[in-house]
Amino acid sequence: MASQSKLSRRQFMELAGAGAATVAFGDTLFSKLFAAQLQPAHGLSPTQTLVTACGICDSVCGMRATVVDGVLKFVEGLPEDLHGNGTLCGKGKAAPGLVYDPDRLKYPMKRTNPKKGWNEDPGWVRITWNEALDLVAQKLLETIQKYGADSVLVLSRPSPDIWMRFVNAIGTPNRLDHQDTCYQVHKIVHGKVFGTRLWGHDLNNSRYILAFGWDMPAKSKNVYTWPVAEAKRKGCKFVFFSPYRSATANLADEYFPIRPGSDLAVVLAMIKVILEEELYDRDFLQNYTNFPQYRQQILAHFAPYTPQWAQELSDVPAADIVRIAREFAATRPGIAPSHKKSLGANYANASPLQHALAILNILNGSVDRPGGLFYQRLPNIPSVDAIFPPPPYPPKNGVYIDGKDMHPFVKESGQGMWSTLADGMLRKYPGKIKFGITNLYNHMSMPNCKEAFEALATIPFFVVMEILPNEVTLLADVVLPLTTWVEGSDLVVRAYRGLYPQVVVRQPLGAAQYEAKGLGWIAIELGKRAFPEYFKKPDGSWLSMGEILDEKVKRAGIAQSFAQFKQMGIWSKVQPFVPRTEFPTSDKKLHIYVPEFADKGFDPLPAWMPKREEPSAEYPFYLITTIPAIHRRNSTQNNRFLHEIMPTNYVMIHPRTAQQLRVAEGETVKVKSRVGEVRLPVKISPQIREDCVLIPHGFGHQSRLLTLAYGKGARDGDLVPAQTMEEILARRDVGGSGCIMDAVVRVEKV
Ligand SMILES: Nc1nc2c(c(=O)[nH]1)N[C@H]1C(S)=C(S)[C@@H](COP(=O)(O)OP(=O)(O)OC[C@H]3O[C@@H](n4cnc5c(=O)[nH]c(N)nc54)[C@H](O)[C@@H]3O)O[C@H]1N2
Ligand SMILES: Nc1nc2c(c(=O)[nH]1)N[C@H]1C(S)=C(S)[C@@H](COP(=O)(O)OP(=O)(O)OC[C@H]3O[C@@H](n4cnc5c(=O)[nH]c(N)nc54)[C@H](O)[C@@H]3O)O[C@H]1N2
Ligand code: SF4
Ligand SMILES: [Mo]
Repeated sequence: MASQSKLSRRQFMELAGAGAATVAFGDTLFSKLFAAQLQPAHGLSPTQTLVTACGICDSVCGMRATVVDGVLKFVEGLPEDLHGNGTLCGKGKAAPGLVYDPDRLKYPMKRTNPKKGWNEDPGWVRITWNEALDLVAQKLLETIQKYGADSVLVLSRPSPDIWMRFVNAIGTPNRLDHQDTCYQVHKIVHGKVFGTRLWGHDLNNSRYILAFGWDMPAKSKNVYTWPVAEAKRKGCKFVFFSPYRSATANLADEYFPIRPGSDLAVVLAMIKVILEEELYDRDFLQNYTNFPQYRQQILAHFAPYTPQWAQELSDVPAADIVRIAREFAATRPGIAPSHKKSLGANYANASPLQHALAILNILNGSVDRPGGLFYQRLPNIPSVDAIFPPPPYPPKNGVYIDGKDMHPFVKESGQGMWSTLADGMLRKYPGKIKFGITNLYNHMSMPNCKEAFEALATIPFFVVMEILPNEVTLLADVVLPLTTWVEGSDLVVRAYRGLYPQVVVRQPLGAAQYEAKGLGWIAIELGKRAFPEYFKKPDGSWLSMGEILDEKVKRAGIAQSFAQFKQMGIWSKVQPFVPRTEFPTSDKKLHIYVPEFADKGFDPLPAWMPKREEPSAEYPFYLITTIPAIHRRNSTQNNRFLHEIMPTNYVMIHPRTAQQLRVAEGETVKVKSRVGEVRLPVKISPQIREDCVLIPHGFGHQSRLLTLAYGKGARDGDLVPAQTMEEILARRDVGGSGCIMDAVVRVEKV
């Protein structure tokens, strides 16, 4: 990206000014704060090259950064890195656009306007960190004492581990994260089939890649994209199924525009073919799986799923289903990749689909074999609780606001549900939540975003830890400005391609902007005030992030200190890949048949289940959504570089659909579902099936404080219904899929 190196201080100043001018909340202190001049970053010598790990997406590619006079100028890939393989995608390269975003939250602030809503000026006033931390700790303790720990809602990822110590010390059962909209199904289904979620993909040694909606190259996800290219160079065949002909389809040898939500039928039919024709890896099944034990049940279970039946549901010709099943089984090693939401959270039938895909990989005999799925060889980095053991945590009792206690496997997974949260907060237990704290989450990731926002607006005291003033920040009673990954320190493990243990350092590429602080620091400072016994060492001194990082690198055998690791940049323990002969399940075998599912009343083998919503006269189109290559979810739309490349979204329809609806390219239309409506310009393209409409995710920001992103495009999530735990249990959904794409819509001329 050529323009980033030209980002001068003068331009930053202009941007800061322009940003302030367009803030629509009048001449409040709030707007003045946002007009504040950027502070020059400081503290580093003239030109430095520093190693760090990208923090935009979970590929966390290793990067080398050029910093001049304390200002980040340029980033490039780190050659030794197993993930990025020396490359960065556009989002990683746009790092300066995040760290120097003039709209960033700059100081702790507290609300003065009790009314909450998109268009309400929160009336924030600047306070000191001490005031903010004292206030938050005092309100938290008051809430626990008066209403019980279950009145506290924590919306947060489970990291860093020192932050989880703070959350565990609260004792609330209501820590939720986004995982039912992403990888909870993987965690639960893979957990029982493979013994853990299996995210290692040795794609570059595969000879056959059979991908259902696995759209990673079109996401420009480096860790997956270059191995596909390399495999193809070596003659690997790549078959891709998706209702939208994305960039991934361009890499494929064969592409099938499958009907949304029907992949399960095709995979079940392929399994039937492979089983009945005995095309599977006989030795592998015999030695490493529970196939011998459950052979009869397994064969009987798949028998009804004929390719002809699957063709009718999916529009994939039966002859191709049979041919591809035979080819896949005959070409080893083969892989049927799957990454998180890619059909792991989109539809009501995500759980049986993930189970069926796991079986397809097992039948090929390529689990933990070169060219297949593999168990990541991870470094042994101790947790903060292992290094500095805490006193016992309080039990997590009381009301589960998302209803996860009703679902045995969701409860066991320790995650939580976005898709049932609003039901709990607005209908089942209104008024229960008295204190909320969130970090780096936005209602735009939740289904039925409008309702999700309404639910969050009911929290009487809401603390928002954020980098950018997104929509959820507008609800904040206290704002705590967070540092970006560009300004943070950490040990970043190569997980997706962990063929051997490898860790890249994350270190500040310049001083933290303004008064932003890291989540680890905030956890300790809040901990000192609210739960001091958990944040003291045996000698009575306080825990510190510096000491925690030092101990981690030392005990993992990486370096003598974190400072030394910063000099090293990357640490690898190269070792040969020794295929496993035992697996981390209860009996050390891979579980095609999952007895624990049967024990709890769920299907032990993947059975056909339709998606939640099918087209009707009222809503004749499938809604499908896609994540653009050049954006991260809903967090990068305000990055000036990425905004320049893709400032807004659209609704894509097929040319014949456009003709039928009598709409022209660029014309604004209404897209309606049973829960919401959006307006977007039409993009006409044969890349999409005639019965589908496609909306790229991440746009439709309503926070006026995001100068570039505000008002651009519309939210796909406004069209997607949320759900209840009763609905999830009624369909016997073992993984509790968030159904984040499961909607049907109609399109109307405006
Ligand atoms: N650039 C970028 N990359 C990312 C991310 C990001 O934010 N930005 N986020 C990362 C994260 S957290 C995740 S979970 C992944 C998600 O990655 P994906 O799940 O791949 O994301 P989507 O683009 O939402 O969905 C992929 C494609 O599935 C297709 N699809 C929809 N319905 C069906 C169906 O029924 N069958 C089939 N076969 N295909 C269907 C759609 O055409 C869509 O293009 O991406 C990761 N990579
Ligand atoms: N409608 C719809 N909903 C979805 C999806 C979808 O495709 N469509 N995808 C689902 C999936 S797979 C996932 S993983 C979730 C993701 O859901 P989220 O994690 O909520 O989404 P993000 O956009 O990654 O991050 C949310 C907020 O983090 C803040 N942020 C800004 N910069 C950064 C940064 O550099 N790092 C971090 N960590 N945060 C930053 C931003 O203010 C942003 O609003 O969404 C899910 N929800
Ligand atoms: S794929 Fe791109 S955004 Fe993701 S970690 Fe790598 S460089 Fe960063
Ligand atoms: Mo995700």
